[in-house]
Amino acid sequence: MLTLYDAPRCPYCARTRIVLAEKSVPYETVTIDLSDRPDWLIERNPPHGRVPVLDEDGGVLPESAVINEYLEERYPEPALLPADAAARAAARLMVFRFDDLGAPYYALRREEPGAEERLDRALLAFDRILTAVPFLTGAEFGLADVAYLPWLLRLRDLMGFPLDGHDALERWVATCSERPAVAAEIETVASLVA
Ligand SMILES: N[C@@H](CCC(=O)N[C@@H](CS)C(=O)NCC(=O)O)C(=O)O
Repeated sequence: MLTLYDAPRCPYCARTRIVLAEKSVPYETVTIDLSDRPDWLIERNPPHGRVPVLDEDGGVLPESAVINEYLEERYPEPALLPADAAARAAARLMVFRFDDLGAPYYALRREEPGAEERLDRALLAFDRILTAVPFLTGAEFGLADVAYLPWLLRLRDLMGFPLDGHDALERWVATCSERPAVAAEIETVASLVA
């Protein structure tokens, strides 16, 4: 049995929630209070007790990108990476470069000067990519899209940061939002503001 140590507001956890839902994998959830992490979590994922952690019969796996690759191998259908090796590498490169969005996003959260402009430039870069291809994973939705969507949903729905003006990016968010796994995450984000 799989158990996810999870927190609704955590976008890294959202990556794994989306993949589990896409693949219809049954799992249990242990919700972690991020402001009061239990000692057992710190012991299982030292030194900070970060989430997400996937627990499979007592064996623990941290790091959302690694968890998602594991789930992709363990539950190959439906595939969330392209069949072609070069396209798979391109999708993995996109996940690897998450800081292109993560760095300005967290700078904005920390209210650093110039963060909005940095974020706008990052969104413009994603908009350009999505003008050329329908998904960050390539021709089909997959792990690279999952790697970024949780932050964009939080930017738009929690932080009130406008995505408009980035037409391809907005179209991509809208297309991805039609997927039940992403729609469920949008509901989770809405529950954080309610
Ligand atoms: N690289 C990790 C980052 C996970 C992460 O930073 N999770 C946050 C919650 S959203 C956390 O637990 N932070 C606690 C800390 O960094 O001390 C991943 O991809 O899973």
